[in-house]
Amino acid sequence: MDLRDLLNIKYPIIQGGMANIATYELASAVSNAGGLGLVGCGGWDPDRVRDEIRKTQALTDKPFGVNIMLMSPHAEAISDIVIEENVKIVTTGAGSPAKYMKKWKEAGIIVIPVVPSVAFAIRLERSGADALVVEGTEAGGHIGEISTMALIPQVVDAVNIPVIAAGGIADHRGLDAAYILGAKGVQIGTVLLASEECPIHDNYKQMIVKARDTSTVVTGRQSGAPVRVLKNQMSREYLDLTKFGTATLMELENLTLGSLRRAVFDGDLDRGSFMAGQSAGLVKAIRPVKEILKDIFENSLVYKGVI
Ligand code: TUI
Repeated sequence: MDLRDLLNIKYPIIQGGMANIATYELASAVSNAGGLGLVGCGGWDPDRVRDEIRKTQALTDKPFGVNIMLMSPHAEAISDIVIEENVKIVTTGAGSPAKYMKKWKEAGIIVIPVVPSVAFAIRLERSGADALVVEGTEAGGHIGEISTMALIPQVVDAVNIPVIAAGGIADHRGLDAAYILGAKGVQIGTVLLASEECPIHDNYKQMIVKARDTSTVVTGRQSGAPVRVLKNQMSREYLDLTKFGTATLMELENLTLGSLRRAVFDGDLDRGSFMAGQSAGLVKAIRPVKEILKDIFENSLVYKGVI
C-alpha cells in the first residue's frame, strides 16, 4: 500500500524525528505542505512533549505523528502521552518499541518503527508494526551500518508491510530510486534542516548549504552509538580522542554533552554537534518546506505515473 493511502497524506514523504529540531513549527509546516510532519521528542520531558503535540494540533488539521527516541529516559512516559493526546501515528528510533506495541495498537495508533537492519525489520513486523522506516547509514544522527541502496531491497524481500526509505534522500531522484528499490515512500531529514520553517540557528542551515559529499563523519562508533555529524572542530577532536582507543567513555561524554543543543540553539560552529546526513551535499539553498516537498514529488517519475 502506498504511504499516501496508509497515512492519508498528499505526498509519500515523511519528516525525520530530529531531536531538538523537529518542534511543532517544523512538524506543522511539513503536514500543512502535504507530507507527514513529526514532533521529534528526543530527550524532552513529558510536559514538553504534551505541549508540542497540542501546539501542532492547533496549527494543522492534517495528519501528523510523534517520533519517540527510545534511548530517552522519558520514553515510557511519552508512550502513554501519545495515547492520552489522541496522536494517530507514532514512529520510533534508537531501540525496539515492542513492549509498547500492544497498547498503541489497542488505541488505534499506526506504528512505524525506524530500523537499520533486516533482522530488526522482521522482529518488528512480528510485533505488529504497520510499516517500517528503513534507514541507511547515509542518514544523519544515530545510524546503522548498511547503505540505503543495499538495505531497502533486502528488507522489502523480508517483510510484507510497507517500507519507507530513509538515508541519503533529498530530491526527486532519491524518491524515484527508493520506489525502484521497492519502497512505498521516503523519510527526509537533512534537506528539511535547510528550510525556512526549521527552528534552528542560521549557522546550522548555512553549514548544510555549504556541505559537500565528504562533509560528514561518524563519531561514537567506539561507544556503540554511531552518530553522523558535519565535520568541524568538535567532531575532529572526538575522532582524535578515539583514534588510539585511549579515551574513556567519560571523556567522550564530556566532549559531547550538550553539543547538539550548542549547534541547534547557539550555532556554535566549533563546539556544536551538527547532525546531518550525506545528502547535505545535495542541498543548495534554504527554501520553504512547501517548495521542498513539491519539488521532490512533482519532479518524480512516481508523480508522472511512470513508476
Ligand atoms: O534514531 C535515529 N536517529 C537518531 S536518534 C538521535 S538522538 C541520539 N543522539 C546521540 C546518540 C544516540 C541517540 C539522533 N539520531 N534513527 C533511527 C535509528 N534507529 N537508527 C538506528 C536505530 C536503531 C539502533 C539500534 C534501532 C534499533 C536499535 O536496536 C538496538 C537494540 O538492540 O535494541
